[in-house]
Amino acid sequence: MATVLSNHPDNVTNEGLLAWVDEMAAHCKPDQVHWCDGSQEEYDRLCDVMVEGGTFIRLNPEKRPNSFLARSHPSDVARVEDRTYICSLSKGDAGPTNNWMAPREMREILTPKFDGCMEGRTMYVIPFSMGPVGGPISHIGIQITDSPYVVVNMRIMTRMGSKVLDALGNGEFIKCLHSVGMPLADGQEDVAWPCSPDPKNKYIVHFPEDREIWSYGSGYGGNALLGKKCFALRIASNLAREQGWLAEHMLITGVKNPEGEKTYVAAAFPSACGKTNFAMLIPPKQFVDDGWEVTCVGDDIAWIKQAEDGKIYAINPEAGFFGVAPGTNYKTNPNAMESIKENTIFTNVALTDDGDVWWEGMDGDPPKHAIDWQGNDWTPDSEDKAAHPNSRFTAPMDQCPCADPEYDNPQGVPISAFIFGGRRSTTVPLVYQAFNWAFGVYTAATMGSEMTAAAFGQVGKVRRDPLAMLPFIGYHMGDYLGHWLDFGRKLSNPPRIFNVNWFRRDEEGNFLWPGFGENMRILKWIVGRSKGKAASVESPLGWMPQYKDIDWRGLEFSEEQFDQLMSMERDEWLQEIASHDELFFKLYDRLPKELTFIRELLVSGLWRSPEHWDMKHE
Ligand code: TSX
Ligand code: MN
Repeated sequence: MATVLSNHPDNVTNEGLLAWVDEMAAHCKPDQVHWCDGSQEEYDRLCDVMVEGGTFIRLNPEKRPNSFLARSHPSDVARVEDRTYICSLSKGDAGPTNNWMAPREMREILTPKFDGCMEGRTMYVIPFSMGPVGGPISHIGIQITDSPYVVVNMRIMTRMGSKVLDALGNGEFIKCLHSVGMPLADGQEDVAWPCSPDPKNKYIVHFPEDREIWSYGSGYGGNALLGKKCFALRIASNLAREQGWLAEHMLITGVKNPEGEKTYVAAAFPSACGKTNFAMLIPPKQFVDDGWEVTCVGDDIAWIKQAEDGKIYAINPEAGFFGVAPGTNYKTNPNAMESIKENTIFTNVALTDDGDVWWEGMDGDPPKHAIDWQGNDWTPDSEDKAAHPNSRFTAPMDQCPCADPEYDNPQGVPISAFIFGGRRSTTVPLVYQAFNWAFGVYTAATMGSEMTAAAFGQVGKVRRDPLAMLPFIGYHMGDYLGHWLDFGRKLSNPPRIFNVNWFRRDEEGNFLWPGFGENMRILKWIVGRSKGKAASVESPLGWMPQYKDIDWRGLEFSEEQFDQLMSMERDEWLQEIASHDELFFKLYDRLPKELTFIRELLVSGLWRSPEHWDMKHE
């Protein structure tokens, strides 16, 4: 084995870890190995190195202290779902919604690719904890990577460094191997954003039985920060199923009423529904004046476990936000804007002439001139966008003004309600509560969103995205829905399940609901229902608030408007339910029977109700 320069700390005793790092160093052949300690000095030094190498641009310290801009290669701007694989032993276990390859076959493809892939580079060893270090719901991973960009992002997004090695001791960890796939042989010069530009030469691979992640060829976001989607969702969903807990694509938010009583809810929305905005919602003035408070535990992922007291508790396994920049402004999300004032990494946004950042949908007028995400001159007359639509900010959670005091609590926060939703311009009412857990799982399983960008198919068509987990379940989706049914069945007082739709429109295409902070009015009803306090009426779909059950102070919103938002047309709903079959037939061999029968119950309920159902039907 070739000896490579390594700073490996003396206190590492974990034989499995030492052997794996040695083996990977011998195989990937980096110039040196750097074990990350997670210190500020290390972070600052890596940022400086990236500024020198052209990967980072230091932003104006007066405007955006300690912050940087990175521009990715134009081929490396998003997760690559068609290059993402679940390599379980059996193809059936990956299911029809995942790409699959036999583990041995995949290892035969990837092993030669990793051979020498880090030549001319440093191999970083990143010990990280998903969740507070040492916590009962937390898990440890070790990421090996040749990307310093990944190291600094991981330091924001996870708990990272020496303290994690101490907590690991001789315990188990998830092996996360990553390379940008661009070795620098014979002193070849580096580029600002190394990656494998050929889309067919990118691989995001999960071995659920071996609990390993191998990622090759991309340096971007969810492809490269392996703690996030790869570990915290795809691998963790496998752990969760085996061990009886939940790893979900959910925000967690706390709601405090004027009496000081705190209720936590977890919510899942597909992309482009404003998940981060909802996680950091600012209630309307009247609510704030009364003493209502909304606080953020997390904006993307929740790990949820039953505790000794029988209740279920959730942690946010992450320590930062990796949020979409475009559309973020002081109107849509003031708390996010405050969170990214300093110590933030921006990727693929525009650079202004005064050394700050800009993106489409930021407050105020567009700059007269900027440098776009590809490094070209940009003016408001340019045809191209200044910021890439998937451009991001990476910011530490503790910079969020509404961070929940318990966000770092290793025990997690008790969850009283689950909220699901999608972007639907017709058919789906503003809010309803499922009759019970199984009906709630049906609602969650069949949730969908109208596509807003051509990236996922035909614009306007509903894409089914069960629990917003379509690209993130690390096994068969039918088994996953079964696991959800099982999880609720063993709880004596399961969280209540709600469905919301902020995006219903009238015939002219106007949004019927003001959304954003006004969603607090619906959240208040949801929290009230979960605590057995708010009133409701039975509809064919579930329990619904009447006009009088919603707190309307400070908003002019008529009963007629509300009725329009809450109404249901039988024909529309029969069509809707019929379209659920597309998903159900896909999962047929492993679809839990309950869901088929609930579908029938919903259809019979609709037939026994008026053709046009609204709050005045009684
Ligand atoms: O994030 C959104 N939320 C949730 C906020 C807590 N968005 C933005 C979605 C894109 C990512 C919304 N857009 C919401 C919403 O509740 N609702 C809408 C639709 C909408 C847009 C604009 C207006 C009203 C509704 N009104 C005016 O712009 C004046
Ligand atoms: Mn997400």
